[in-house]
Amino acid sequence: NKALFGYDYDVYHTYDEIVQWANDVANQYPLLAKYEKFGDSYEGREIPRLTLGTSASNPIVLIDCGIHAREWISPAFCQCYVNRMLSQYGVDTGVTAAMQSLTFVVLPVLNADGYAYSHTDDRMWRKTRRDNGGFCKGVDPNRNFDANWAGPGSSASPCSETYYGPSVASEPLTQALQNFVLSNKGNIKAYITFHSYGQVFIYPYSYAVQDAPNKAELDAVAANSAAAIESVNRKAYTYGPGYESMYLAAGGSDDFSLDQGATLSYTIELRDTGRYGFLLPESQIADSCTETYEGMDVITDYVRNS
Ligand code: ING
Ligand code: ZN
Repeated sequence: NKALFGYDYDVYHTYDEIVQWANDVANQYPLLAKYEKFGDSYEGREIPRLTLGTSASNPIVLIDCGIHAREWISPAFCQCYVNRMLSQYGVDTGVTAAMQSLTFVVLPVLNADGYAYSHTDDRMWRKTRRDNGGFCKGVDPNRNFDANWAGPGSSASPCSETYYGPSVASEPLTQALQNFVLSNKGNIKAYITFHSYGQVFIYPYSYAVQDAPNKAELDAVAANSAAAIESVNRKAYTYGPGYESMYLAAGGSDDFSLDQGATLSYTIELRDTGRYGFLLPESQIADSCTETYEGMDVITDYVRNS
C-alpha cells in the first residue's frame, strides 16, 4: 500500500519518518487534517499530533500509539488508520460519516524518545529515556498517570520496566496527554491507546480490583469490537477489565482518561499472542490494520449513535 506520496504503510518507520509523514499527510489533505506539535519529549523531540475531521466542534475520539517504545505495530496502526480515514473520505460511506461527525485526534508516536531509542540502540526498550541519576534510565509512561499513581503493579525502582517515575506525571508525554484530556473534558467521547501484544481489549480499572461505573457499556462495546476484528482474519481477541484480563497496574492512561470523563476508554493489545510478540513481522502489518479498522468502526459507530 503505497498510496500516499509513495509512503509504505507495510513497513516499520523511524521516528523521523513518522514526523515527516504526519506533516506530509496534513499538507496533502488540508481540508481534513491538521498537523500540530502535541508537546516536547524529555530529550526535546517534537511529539506529533494529527487532527482529522471536517469540523473542529465535533466530539473527540482520542487515539494514541507508541506509548511503549518496542510495541512497533502500534505506531504502524496509527499511520495506516490515518491513511484510511483520509483516503477513504468521500469513497467509503462509513468513513465519510465518521469524519463528518467526529474529530479524530491521533498521536502516532507518543513516546518519541523511547521509540527512537528502540530503533538505534535497543529493540526491546519499553520506557521513556529519563535520566534517573543512576545506571538505569527511563520511566514506564503507562505507570506515570494520575490514576492511583504508585499503586499496585508499578515499581519504585528506576531499574524496573514498570517504574512509576519520580513524581506523578513526571514525563513530558504524560503531562501533554493529561493536559489534553483535562482541557477537553466532556468532549472526549472515546480514548483508545494501542499497545502490543496479546490481542486483548482492556478497559478500566487496572489500578485496583474495582469496576467502572459503566462497566456493562465498556464490556458490550468491547465484545462487539472484538467480534468485528475476529470476523476479518479469524484472529481472536479477548476482553475484560484490566484487573482481570491483564494484571493490576496503577497509573495507566486508560484509567486516568475514564476518571476524567472519557466514557469509553480502552487499551487495545494488538497482534500477536506471543509467537513473535513485540517482533511482529512487517508482513503482518497490513492484515493487522484491516482487521483493526473493523474494531475501530464498532467503537466510532457507537459513539456517533449514543
Ligand atoms: N500492556 C499494558 C501495560 O502497560 C495495561 C497493560 C493496560 C496496564 C492498561 C495498565 C493499564 O503493562 C503492555 N503491553 O504494555
Ligand atoms: Zn505497552
